[in-house]
Amino acid sequence: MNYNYLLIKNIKTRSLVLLTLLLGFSILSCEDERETNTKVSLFINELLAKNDNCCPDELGEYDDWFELYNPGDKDINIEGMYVTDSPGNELYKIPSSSSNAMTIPSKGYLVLWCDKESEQGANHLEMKLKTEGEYIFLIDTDSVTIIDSVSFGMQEADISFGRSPDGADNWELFSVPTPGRPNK
Ligand SMILES: [Ca+2]
Ligand SMILES: [Ca+2]
Repeated sequence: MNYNYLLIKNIKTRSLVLLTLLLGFSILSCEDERETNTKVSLFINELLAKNDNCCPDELGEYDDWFELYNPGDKDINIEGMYVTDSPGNELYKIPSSSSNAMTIPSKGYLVLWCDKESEQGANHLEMKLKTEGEYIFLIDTDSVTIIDSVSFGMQEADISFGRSPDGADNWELFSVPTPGRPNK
């Protein structure tokens, strides 16, 4: 066999392998970039800061709560994200859960109880909502990126404050709160 032919063939094969690797790498790089540049889309969708008789938690306790809504096409797990009433204050890290209880399905909802009773489950936060109003921030796992925030004024008992419709900029008072269900 011709030595030159073998050499050329070898170079061609190597070039092809190199090109494939480069292409693959650049595609992976694009994927990585897209992952890091895409902000998680979740809404603080509804809240009840004074729960007298509205809706009890799993233990029958009438605690404050707020609801998250996932408008996207993918399920989102919120373990490791943070909540706070001010990014300058201490951030509360949402703990891990043994089940998939902290995963919000696509177009789904998750109620987070603000009862300072984290021993009752990962969906029970070490914070309360002030009846006279305050802020809520949901912050990504990097502890910096604000996913969503809301400010609310003085609240009345058993009347929730929420986006209408789900995920909209418009906020309304609801005499019939809908924790874990569409706002209406
Ligand atoms: Ca509770
Ligand atoms: Ca709702």
